[in-house]
Amino acid sequence: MNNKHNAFGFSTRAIHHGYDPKDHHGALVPPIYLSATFAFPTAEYGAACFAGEADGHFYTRISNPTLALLESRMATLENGEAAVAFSSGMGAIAATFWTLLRPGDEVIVSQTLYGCTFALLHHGIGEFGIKVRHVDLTDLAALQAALCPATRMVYCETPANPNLQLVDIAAVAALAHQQPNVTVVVDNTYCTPYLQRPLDLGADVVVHSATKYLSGHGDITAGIAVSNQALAQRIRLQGLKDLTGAVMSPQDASLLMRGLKTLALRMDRHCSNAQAVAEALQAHPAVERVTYPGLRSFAQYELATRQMKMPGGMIAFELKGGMETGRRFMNALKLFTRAVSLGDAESLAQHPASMTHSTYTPEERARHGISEGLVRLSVGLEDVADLLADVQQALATCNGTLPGRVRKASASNAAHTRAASARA
Ligand code: 3LM
Repeated sequence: MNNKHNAFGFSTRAIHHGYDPKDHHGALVPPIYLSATFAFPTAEYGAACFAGEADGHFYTRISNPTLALLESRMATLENGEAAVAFSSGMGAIAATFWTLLRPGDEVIVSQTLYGCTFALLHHGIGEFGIKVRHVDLTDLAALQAALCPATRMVYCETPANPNLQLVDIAAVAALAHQQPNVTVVVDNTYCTPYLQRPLDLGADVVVHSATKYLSGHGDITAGIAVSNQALAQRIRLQGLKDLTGAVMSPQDASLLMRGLKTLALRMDRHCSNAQAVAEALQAHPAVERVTYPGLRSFAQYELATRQMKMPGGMIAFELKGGMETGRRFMNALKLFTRAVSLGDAESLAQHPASMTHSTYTPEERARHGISEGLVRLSVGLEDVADLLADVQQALATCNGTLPGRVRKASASNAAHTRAASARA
């Protein structure tokens, strides 16, 4: 693989890393190798591939040139040594768990996790003799107390889906690594490596739902795990090849590489749009609470500014009147689409308690910090004035809200609001 682009900046590597058109008939865009299998020049070479003594591609579930290019790009963007591509984020997460955990082991996980990750832990690996311990990872004393000789993994999302709670990756990794044989795994889906690089902060493995910001256009499901060479090889040969078989298709790898080319541009826009929407929500009398890492009211604002380059495109908020008002708000939206998933060009709104986090029981949601009235917004790439106009008109339908009775937020937000009304 051609790695002459290693010294370049983030976007240059996202566009060029590992590829030179002159090696491919001048093709600007890397070709898609659809082939499931690869010819052996001799029987001996085939046997050497299977014995791990030759590194040629021989079957796409194990490796493929298009997947290898994508993997090398993801590895460089996360500052890792190697990456493994999967057919979904859950494929990447399940393969990482199944590779690194065995019956009798313990895994420490943060309080709030994406619904299907929670289900995988409690209805999957938790039922195969692996002990799952939820710990408030913002409390290092609690982590210290939970670590024991059986601990093999510490796993978290930061920011967490859906309540955006952060984990101090450097502090947690330093503490977890005082114990031998503990692997720290971070789900970096909400941030992408453009906003946060967990491996630089001491994590061992980064996992992604590449379905989201990395691909950015809502047209594939995909997952990635990034780590050092040795761990990636274990995840590939056990988690991917033998345990899940959840390999990414080469066509999807091509779409994902197209998405990566604009990742930095898109994230800048997601973040600035989300900041404006969060400020508008915070200023509105119908809103009870807004959680967004870019607001000074965010409980972990200092950690957010230290750990993340920018606050991201996701907002969690609650309306006065809870779930019922939240539903009314969602049903009144005209530009935001009511849909799960996140990180697409289109702005999306969903209700975690009845959708993405319905895998938790109500009691579990209460225990894990997911309130029933929480509404989640994935702020897209549309014109900010149009997004603000949509949010304002939907808020105006909520109980107890007088249209036009908007408290003043910041100067920038007031300007956005004026622009929105001018366009409405
Ligand atoms: C969602 N999330 O709307 P896939 N890790 C995180 C995630 O948010 C997700 C995954 C892993 C959502 C999907 S809910 C039915 C739709 C932080 C997915 C799993 O397997 O690629 O979906 O990734 O929050």
